[in-house]
Amino acid sequence: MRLSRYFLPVLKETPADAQIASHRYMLRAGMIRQQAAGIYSWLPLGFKVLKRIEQIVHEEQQRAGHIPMLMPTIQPADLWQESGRYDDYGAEMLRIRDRHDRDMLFGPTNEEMITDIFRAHVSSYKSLPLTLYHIQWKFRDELRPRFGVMRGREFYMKDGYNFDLTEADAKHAYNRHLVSYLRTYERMGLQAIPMKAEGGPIGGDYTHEFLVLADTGESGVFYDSKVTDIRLGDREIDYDDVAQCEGVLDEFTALYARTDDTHDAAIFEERVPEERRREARGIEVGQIFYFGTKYSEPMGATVQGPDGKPTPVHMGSHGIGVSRLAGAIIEASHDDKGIIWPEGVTPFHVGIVNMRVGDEACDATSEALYGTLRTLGLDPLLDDTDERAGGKFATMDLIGLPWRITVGPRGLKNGVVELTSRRTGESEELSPEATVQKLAALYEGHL
Ligand code: 5CA
Repeated sequence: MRLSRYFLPVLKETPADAQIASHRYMLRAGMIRQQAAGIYSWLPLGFKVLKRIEQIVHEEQQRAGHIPMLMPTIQPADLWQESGRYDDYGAEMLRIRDRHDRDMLFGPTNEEMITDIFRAHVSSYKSLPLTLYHIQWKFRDELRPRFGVMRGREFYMKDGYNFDLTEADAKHAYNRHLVSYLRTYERMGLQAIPMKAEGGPIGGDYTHEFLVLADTGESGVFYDSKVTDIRLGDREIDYDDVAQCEGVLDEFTALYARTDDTHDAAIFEERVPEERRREARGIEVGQIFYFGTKYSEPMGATVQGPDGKPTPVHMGSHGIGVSRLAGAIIEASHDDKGIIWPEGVTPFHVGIVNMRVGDEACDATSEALYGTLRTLGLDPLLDDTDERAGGKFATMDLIGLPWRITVGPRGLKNGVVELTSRRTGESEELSPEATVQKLAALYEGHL
């Protein structure tokens, strides 16, 4: 993309009502625009990040064997009356009436709808195990929407639902989700710690939340500091391997890590040596639930078991806050100049700053770099505007691309351009060819 043709409405001033860094930077970098409390447009730069996050979620879900689909945002109320949640959900549910006076709602989650689809089409245990998921907009009329996309009213969520014959099979589905979530967050440059949590309106008491540690997080957390040393890394996972998935769950949940809903001071003190006890704040970027037959029983989602008898299926649901993640990643990775995108989710892979637009050598080298990088499958942003150098650098720092190539007349006299890391601020002078090679190597595995 050429910046001269792009739509990047950056703001010079810090928006007064934005209290945390991610909200400020998303507004200043022209990523989002608020349309009503907790409701945002995703401007082109923000939209690109959202899509990169979504893509990683899709890839990791499908790697785990889960099947993508799409359900609507608007749901009929009668499904929710069947499960008994229509009244329970209260004021958070946005209720709508259509022209025929039918009660509808903007879905806050999809347990009922997916259970309805399942009961209509699946009747035998031979179709199990089955995990279906979608990534769709949700609406929850939050009491206090705040912090930009972190706590929106309209937000983008991945929600997946497993259907299994037995509790043991459903536990494996739960473990599989836990592993795939760890991989998903790590690909985004995040450490998200699974913590014992509460079921809330979704239900069940077997549930973990995934928390990214951040001072601005909305959840209070208590944990053993040793838990932050564990990484999934690039170990091979066979998602059908029951023991392996359970082993990962055990490894990641053996040490004390709980949200304030489930925190127990006595157990904390008994199990965690004093020097490792941490009390902090975190951003909840996902939650997994096993709730057995809570929906399948009242809604009649049964399958014929091996013994020929109808049995209600065991279910769980598993959510990732896709739009919230855009904010969470910025909270975890920024400095006083702006955002610092991890390579996995950056909206553009590299910024090319042409220091002297109109200079023959600068224009030719910038264009050549732009073309070659694109041929290699990279997505560069070329600043071909005639703004002064200081402004160009400030914009690049604000929008946070991990790498910047500076093309200036002085360097070109010696046949070099400058490659700068946004994270460390370190620069090196390289030939344009070596620059391309280095970037291709840096992004290997991220394309
Ligand atoms: N049905 C289950 C799992 S699919 C469910 O709805 N779980 S949830 O309520 O925990 O939501 C899943 C994730 O969505 C949360 O972990 C959080 O990351 C994100 N989320 C929830 N509410 C909001 C909100 N108001 N704004 C942005 N993200 C949200």
